[in-house]
Amino acid sequence: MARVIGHVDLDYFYAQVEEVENPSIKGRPVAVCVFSGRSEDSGVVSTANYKAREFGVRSGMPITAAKKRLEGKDPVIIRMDIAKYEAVSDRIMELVRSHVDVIEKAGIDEAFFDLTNSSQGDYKSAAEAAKGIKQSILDEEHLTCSVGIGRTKVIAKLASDTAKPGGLLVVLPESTGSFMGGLDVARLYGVGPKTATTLGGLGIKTVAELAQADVALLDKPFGKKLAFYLHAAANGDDDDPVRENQNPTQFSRIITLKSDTTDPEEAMSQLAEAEEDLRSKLASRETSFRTVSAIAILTDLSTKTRSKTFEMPIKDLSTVRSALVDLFSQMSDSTDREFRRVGIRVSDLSTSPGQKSLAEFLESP
Ligand code: DCP
Ligand code: CA
Ligand code: CA
Repeated sequence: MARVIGHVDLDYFYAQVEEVENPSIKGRPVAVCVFSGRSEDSGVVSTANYKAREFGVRSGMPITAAKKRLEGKDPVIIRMDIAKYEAVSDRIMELVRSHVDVIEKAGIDEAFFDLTNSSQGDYKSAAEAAKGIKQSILDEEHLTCSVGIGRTKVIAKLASDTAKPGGLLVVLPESTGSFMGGLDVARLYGVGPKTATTLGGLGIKTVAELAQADVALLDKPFGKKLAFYLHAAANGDDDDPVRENQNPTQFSRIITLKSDTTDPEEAMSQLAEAEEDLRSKLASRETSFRTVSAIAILTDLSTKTRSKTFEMPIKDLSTVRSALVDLFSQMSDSTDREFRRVGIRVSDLSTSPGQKSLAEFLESP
C-alpha cells in the first residue's frame, strides 16, 4: 500500500495569531518583531503578514529597515509574544492529532502526519481528511494553513510550500516525478544554502538532475548517509517515517474569558474544561509534573505567568487547584489591568507508571 504522508504549516503564523486576537488590524501591514532592548528600535522582524511582505518586509530584517519600507503605509508593529504562540501551537497540534494516525511536530507552526492506515492508501480519502484538518483549524482557531499530501515527508513538505497560502495540494504517487522534477534542489527538505551551493558546484540545480545523479558522485562531498538521503529524497523515495514526538516538555491550555475579569476564582471556574482536558491528557500518558503555571493575557495583550514548583512529582492536576488560584491572585494583585485570556501550563514532566499522586503521598503514613 502506498504511504500517505501529510504536512501542515500555518500561514504567516505569529502575525496571523495577532490578527485573530485583534481583527481591527487586518488589512494593514503587520510586522511581529523581537526587540533586543539595546536602543528603541534595535531588533529584527520575526515574521510579517502578506500585506507587509508586499512592501518587502521579511523575517530576520532589522526593525529599522522594516519601518522604512512601511513608512506611510499605516503599519502595525507588534512585540513578539512567544508564550502566546506556543499555546496556540499546542492547541493546533492536538486538533490535528484528532484527525490523523500519527503526528510529528516539526516546528512551532508545522507538523508531519501519517494517514496511511485511516485512508487505506486512498489519496481521495486523504484529501478529504486534509480538508477536515484545514476546516477545524479555521473553525476553532480562525487561522488559515497550507497542507500538502504525498508519499514521503519530502513530497508533503514541498506540496504544502507550493500550496501556500491557504491551499491544499495532493501529489499522487504517480505524479511525484512531474511535480518535483523541475523544482530547485534548494527547496528539498534538509537542503540548506550550503548543500545547495555544493550541489550547484556538481552541476546539479534541479530535483530531476539530483534524482538522476550517480550516488557515488555525491558520496565524496556529503558522506554516504546524506548522499543516500539526497538521492532518495529527489526520487521521492525516502522512507523516513512520521514519528510521534516522544518527550514533550510541557502541556498547556489557554482560553478566552467570556468577559474580562480580575477575579482569580472566576478565571479558574471558566478554566474547568481546559483543566479537565489537561488532567485526562496527563492521566492517559501516565505523566506527572512538578511545576504548574498560571498564564494570563491582559487587556493590553501583554502575557504574564506565575509558576510554582513542588518537591514531589504530581499526578493529578486537581490537587493543585488552590495553588493555581493563588498564582492568579498574585497576578491580579500585581497589575491594574484585567485578564482577557487565561491558561494553565504544567512542566517539569516525568513519565513513570506507579508514581504516587500528591494526595496519595500526603495520605500515606
Ligand atoms: N520565525 C522567526 N524568525 C524567522 C523565521 C520564522 O521568528 N527567521 C517565526 C515566525 C513565524 C514562525 O516562526 O511566524 C513560522 O515560520 P515560517 O517559516 O513557517 O513562516 P510564517 O508562518 O511566518 O510564514 P509562511 O506563511 O511563509 O509560512
Ligand atoms: Ca508558516
Ligand atoms: Ca513553518
